[in-house]
Amino acid sequence: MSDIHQFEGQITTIERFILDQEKAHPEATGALTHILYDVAMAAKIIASKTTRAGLAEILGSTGEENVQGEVVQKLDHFAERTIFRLNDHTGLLGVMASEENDDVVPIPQRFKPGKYVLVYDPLDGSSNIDYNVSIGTIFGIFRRVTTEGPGTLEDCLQPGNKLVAAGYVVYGSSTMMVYSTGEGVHGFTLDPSIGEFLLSHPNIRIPAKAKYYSVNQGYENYWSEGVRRFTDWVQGKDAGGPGLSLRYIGSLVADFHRNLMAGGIFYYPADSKDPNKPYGKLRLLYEAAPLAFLAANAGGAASDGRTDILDLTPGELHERTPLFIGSKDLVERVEDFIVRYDV
Ligand code: AHM
Ligand code: MG
Repeated sequence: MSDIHQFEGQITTIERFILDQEKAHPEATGALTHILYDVAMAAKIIASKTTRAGLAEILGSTGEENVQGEVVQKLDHFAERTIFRLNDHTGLLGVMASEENDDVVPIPQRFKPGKYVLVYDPLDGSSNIDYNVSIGTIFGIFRRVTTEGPGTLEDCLQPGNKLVAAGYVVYGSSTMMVYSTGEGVHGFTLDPSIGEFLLSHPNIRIPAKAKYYSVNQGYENYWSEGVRRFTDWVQGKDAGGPGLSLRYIGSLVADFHRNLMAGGIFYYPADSKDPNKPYGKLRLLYEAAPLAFLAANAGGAASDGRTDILDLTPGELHERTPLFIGSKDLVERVEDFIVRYDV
């Protein structure tokens, strides 16, 4: 008689996995575990709306502009409120910061402030919502630096090398949450029929051999000499270049996720097309740094062209940075081109 269990893998929920990781640290208070639970719960609630975005009256914009001067989509607003409402009252966070808020997001005075800081982009790539293209949530968790009272701006303005955990959720053909606490990068796929994230991609490592480069090549004319030459090289126009395929969704989380799984580099360089955004488009604190933390923990790297993203301390909450992220050798190579050709 054959053993019917022989070919079956274990089923592990995200809750079980986070708890098991915590058990390896007897000194842990459980606070970080609970914040990760709450983010996973927020992701489930947001996913329940993103999968229905074309159906409900939720589609379309609120007409308001956020602090970046972009029109706020209704779903952005919903995602922002969901993450806030799950985390404001837990006693675990001292302060939060989000793409959707000009200033730090304080913990309401009636709740006890905690010792962690949550930074997030509630719904990145929201201009894609109307076209049924994947969107995502990005988050990072720091320990606060101030020791009492409500958390402050200083608690938020920390470099990525101080992150204790980071992750993203991609709302695509399935919903996946990928996170790291510095001990591997792990991916969970939401089974909508049972409402649980199940471990589907343990110990993600960026493959040694890259497949894709990802950039908005429509802006090529605005790039520096170094970035243009790197792009020629990566396309294989230069002898010795790898000749990679181009894939660009225009949704950071989805682009990063694909390259994390397949190997490659995503970049959004500084460009000269908008004098108000001389440092590219993406935000250091809640977009670039959390993804850089994941890249580093998966054997990859991230750079602003000269410096490791994880070593950059934001001067303000919404500071932008050029971003080159993915396979380590490609990130190092683009740095070489920039140092060589850009003054
Ligand atoms: P958002 O935070 O306003 O959604 O904008 C960020 C998005 C990223 O997801 C994506 O990488 C980038 O904008 C695409 O920009 P572009 O359309 O200029 O290529
Ligand atoms: Mg964003």
